[in-house]
Amino acid sequence: MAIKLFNSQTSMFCEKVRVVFAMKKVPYEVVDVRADERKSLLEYTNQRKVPTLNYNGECVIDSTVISARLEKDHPQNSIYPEGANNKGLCLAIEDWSDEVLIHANHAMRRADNPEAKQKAEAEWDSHFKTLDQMYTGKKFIFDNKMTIADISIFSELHYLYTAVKCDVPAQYKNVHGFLENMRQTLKLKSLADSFDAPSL
Ligand SMILES: N[C@@H](CCC(=O)N[C@@H](CS)C(=O)NCC(=O)O)C(=O)O
Repeated sequence: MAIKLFNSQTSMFCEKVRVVFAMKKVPYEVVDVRADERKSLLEYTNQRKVPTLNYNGECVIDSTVISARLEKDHPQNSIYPEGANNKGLCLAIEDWSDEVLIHANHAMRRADNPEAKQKAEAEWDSHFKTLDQMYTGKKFIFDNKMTIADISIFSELHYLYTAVKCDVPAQYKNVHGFLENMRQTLKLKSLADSFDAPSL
């Protein structure tokens, strides 16, 4: 049985999962949902969201669930930090990134008048402050180990400065430092590149 990832190259949640696959060095096939306007995804799952996985015949939906499932079956190169306390914190930050930063991205993307733009910028500004504090004096949230919390945050920031076309302000030096650490760890030539490598 093969593993098939229903993927959209520009989706931040798909990028998150592609990084996990690469960390685990698990081979998979890609089904580009944009090629048939999600027809094959709808036929398979009766819903439209990506990432969706056909995992050796089992349907697994949602980047957090997919990542946890890959970790369970392929524990090498763990996506979580050591220890139960840190794992709980890591999962909470993953969820914050997936649910809160995505909201800020959508708000910025949909802002079609100066007032909405100002509000969206203020929302991101408050998150940049939080992130800049999180990454003070640290390579990753759990020191030198890149975890799913960093991967989720990176995917949202990547979407912000590529698809939404909104740069991270220069004053957030720790956020810029984190992005550079991610670029090096993911072996990206440029921070504009979409992560696509089969292994890390
Ligand atoms: N919580 C989900 C979010 C997935 C999601 O929102 N995917 C978007 C692409 S970034 C999507 O497929 N949207 C299409 C739709 O809702 O019709 C996850 O972590 O996988």
